[in-house]
Formats: sequence, structure tokens, C-alpha cells
Amino acid sequence: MSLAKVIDFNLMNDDRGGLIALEGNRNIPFDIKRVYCIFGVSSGVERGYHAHHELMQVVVCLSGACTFVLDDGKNKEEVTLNSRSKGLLIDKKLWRVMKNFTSDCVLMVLASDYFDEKDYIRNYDEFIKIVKNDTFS
Ligand code: T46
Repeated sequence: MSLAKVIDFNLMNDDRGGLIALEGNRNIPFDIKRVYCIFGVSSGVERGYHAHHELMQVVVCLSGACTFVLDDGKNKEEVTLNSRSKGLLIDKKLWRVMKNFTSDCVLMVLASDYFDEKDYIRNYDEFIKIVKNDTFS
């Protein structure tokens, strides 16, 4: 099963331009409690290097491009985001690294919960222990 679940949004394009609608529990598979943006990332910088215990997110690349590496502790998968009409669903307990940001990259992230540092797993060894325990419990 693919780690990178990409959601295709309905792009409403006419001679005035484009429009995409994102709706919680409809084309976004959770209640949207928080939206944040990432932009102005310098060339060569990598972000992420963590997983979440419970948080689910959908990432939309509004401008430019960047690559996500997703890792479930067994498999790794890379996906490049460069389209406003696609959203990358990042499930809980997936290690993520973001890299190859273009200078014009703007990411909008829809999150299933409010910011909570306690939900982060920022140590890779701890992440591996958690996913192994989940497999055997
Ligand atoms: C994720 C990837 C895709 C807040 O105070 N509120 C927020 O809503 C967020 C997202 C972050 N912060 C603080 C926490 C840190 O002090 O902003 C700082 C930068 O966050 P972080 O280093 O976690 O940023 P990224 O780009 O590594 O990760 C972010 C999200 O945190 C994370 O949930 O999945 O984007």
C-alpha cells in the first residue's frame, strides 16, 4: 500500500482563473482545526524530521515545488508536490522530511488538530520503537 496518498481536488477553471474548494470531512478526510503555511525556505534547507502520534494533515503546494519523503519505519516513499489541485494526505505515525524547496514554494497545510508539541515524535529511534510496538500490539 502506498504511503503517499494524493487527493485530487476538483479544479474549477474558467476564463476568470481557477478555484479549488477544500471542505472538512468531504474532500479533506477530517475536521480541519488548523491551517498553517510554510514559505521562504532557503535553497538546500530540509524541514520536518518528525512524525505525529495522532495528527493527520493534508499539504497543498500553492506555488513552486518541494519533495516529501514519507517513512513508516519499514518503507520510504518520495513524492514531489507542484500542483495546487493536489493534496498530500499525511497520516499519523509517518516520519516526514521535506526537501528540494524551490524559492517560490508556498505550502498550505490543513491539520486535524490544534498545535500540540506533545503530539510530535522528533526522535527517529523513538519513532521506530513506537511503530514496532504498534505492529505487535
Ligand atoms: C509537519 C510539517 C509538514 C507552531 O507554533 N504552530 C504550528 O501550527 C506549527 C505547525 C508550528 N509551530 C512552531 C513549532 C516550531 O517552533 O513553529 C516552529 C516550526 O515548526 P516545525 O519545526 O515543526 O516545522 P516543520 O516545517 O519542520 O514541520 C511542520 C509542522 O510542524 C509539522 O506538523 O508535519 O510542517
